[in-house]
Amino acid sequence: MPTRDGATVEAAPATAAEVLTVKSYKSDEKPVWCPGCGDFGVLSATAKALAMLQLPKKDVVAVSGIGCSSRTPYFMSTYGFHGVHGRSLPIATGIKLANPDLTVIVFGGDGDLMAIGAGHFPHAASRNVDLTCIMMDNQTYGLTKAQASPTSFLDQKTKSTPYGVISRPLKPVLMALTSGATFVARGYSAKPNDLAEIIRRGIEHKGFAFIHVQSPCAEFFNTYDYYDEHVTSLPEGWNEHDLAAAINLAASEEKVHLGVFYEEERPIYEKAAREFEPQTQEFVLEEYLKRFA
Ligand SMILES: Cc1ncc(C[n+]2csc(CCOP(=O)(O)OP(=O)(O)O)c2C)c(N)n1
Ligand code: SF4
Repeated sequence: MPTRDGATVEAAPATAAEVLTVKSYKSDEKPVWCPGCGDFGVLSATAKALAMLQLPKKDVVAVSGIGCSSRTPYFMSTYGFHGVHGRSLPIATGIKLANPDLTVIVFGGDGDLMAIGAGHFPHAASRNVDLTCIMMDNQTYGLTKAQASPTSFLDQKTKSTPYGVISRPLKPVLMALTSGATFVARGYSAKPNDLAEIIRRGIEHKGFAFIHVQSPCAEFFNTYDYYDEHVTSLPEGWNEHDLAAAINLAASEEKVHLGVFYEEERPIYEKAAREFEPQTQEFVLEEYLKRFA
């Protein structure tokens, strides 16, 4: 290797493959979240899951919509796409279809995925696009300073419901199960090691993996005491392949169960779509436009 003064020096021997640590997957950008925000736990758990899998950073894309939780891609050193409110799933689907080799992880809040983005949710699940969708549920719109969200509790007093919420909260785990998601789980941001294991499994799963995370908003709706008291494990001997049992539990649970509710193998969308490739014809715009002449 020539140096600036023209002398030649021996090239350094190639080093062993870099071992990626939890820190490797976090960017130098300091999270702007409030102290105590549950989203810190989700970021750490995700970085831990990626470190367990040793996925090259260039092969991972974090996609989000808008919200405090949707800022997550900034704090990761992988590729990222901070989209528009409610549109993370269509963006992620496009990325995955264009390059199925990428690991695509979607981050969003209960507002982003269950309100403005709710129309996309069942379709991403039923298509079984190979995405990992992590919903950080704090039962409020944190970024816009605490309006009610689709998962807010009955009677919850918020800026937009000063007398209390009067609609029943949506059940994201139940929605994912009945929409056809092939991996459905729940974690808690205050249990980041368990959450990391769930995220690792979600990433490894081939198909649409939905991970519902209770991730409290320390600033506007602090539910740590509530969840510390209400979270519990899935029943002993839980069968992760029994859809009816998973639906029954998700519909009726009084406690907040953590773990993998359900997993099944089903053909994935991006693979099935590529099977049409031999039948596709070259698209010539000028020829196509002649139809309308
Ligand atoms: C089209 C559009 N409508 C509304 C907004 C305002 N807005 C920004 S974030 C947000 C909700 C965020 O709540 P959530 O997704 O639960 O995320 P959190 O901030 O709680 O993490 C809303 C309504 C917007 N940015 N764009
Ligand atoms: S407002 Fe709530 S959700 Fe947003 S960063 Fe602060 S604690 Fe987290």
